[in-house]
Amino acid sequence: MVTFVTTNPGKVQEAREYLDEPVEQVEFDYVEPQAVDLGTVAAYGARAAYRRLDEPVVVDDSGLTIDAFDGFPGPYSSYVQERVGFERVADLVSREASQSAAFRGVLAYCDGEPFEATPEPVNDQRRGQDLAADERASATTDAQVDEADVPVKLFEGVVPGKIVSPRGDGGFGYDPIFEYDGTTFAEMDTEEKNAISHRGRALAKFADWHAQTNR
Ligand code: ITT
Ligand code: NA
Repeated sequence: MVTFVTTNPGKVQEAREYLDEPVEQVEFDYVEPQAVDLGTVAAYGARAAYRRLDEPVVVDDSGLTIDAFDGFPGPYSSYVQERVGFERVADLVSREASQSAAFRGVLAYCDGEPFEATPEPVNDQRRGQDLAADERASATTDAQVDEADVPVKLFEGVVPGKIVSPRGDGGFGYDPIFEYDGTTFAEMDTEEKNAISHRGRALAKFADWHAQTNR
């Protein structure tokens, strides 16, 4: 069983679709540290949730980075989605020279115990060729984070794409305006999105590790 601590049911649906074991959602809205990087925010959340629940937890911190805006909204993705909305984001990006963007996400696992230093599992079948470089870059940041008292294990995923006018009604958040290989994430079903997405990639790494370590 995996306890996924999040207020976002879309994240849970994707984890349920991907993982073989049951996924329980616990809504615990801890105060996120502002800015910094996804791994730091996710690790902070996992520690806070572990302390609160006293059981193994998974937390996801993710966001959309738009190249023309130097990575914005990034850590502000949820806030911008709420206040501005994906339609207006798409409209702004359409006026820029580049429509390139990426989704990035980190899953953080914490069960209060330290981690063995093991090589990161590599998931070759799920890797699109154009994603290999991104994945290699992200693999180096998948690491035990133990600068604080409670160790946290991180699993990162990245998917490059393009911002387009909204299409499709599946998924959540920015899915209608994020196109990968001609199809928006909102035009895909959960399984199709998981096979490509930042979260699917992070879930793949987590599932491999979870199966190997039995934790
Ligand atoms: P929790 O923190 O409670 O898990 P949240 O939705 O606030 O839920 P984040 O702080 O990680 O999650 O914010 C991530 C935002 O980035 C999310 O609200 C979406 O707007 C966007 N996002 C992340 N992953 C996405 C995806 O797969 N599809 C579309 N938008 C996504
Ligand atoms: Na959040």
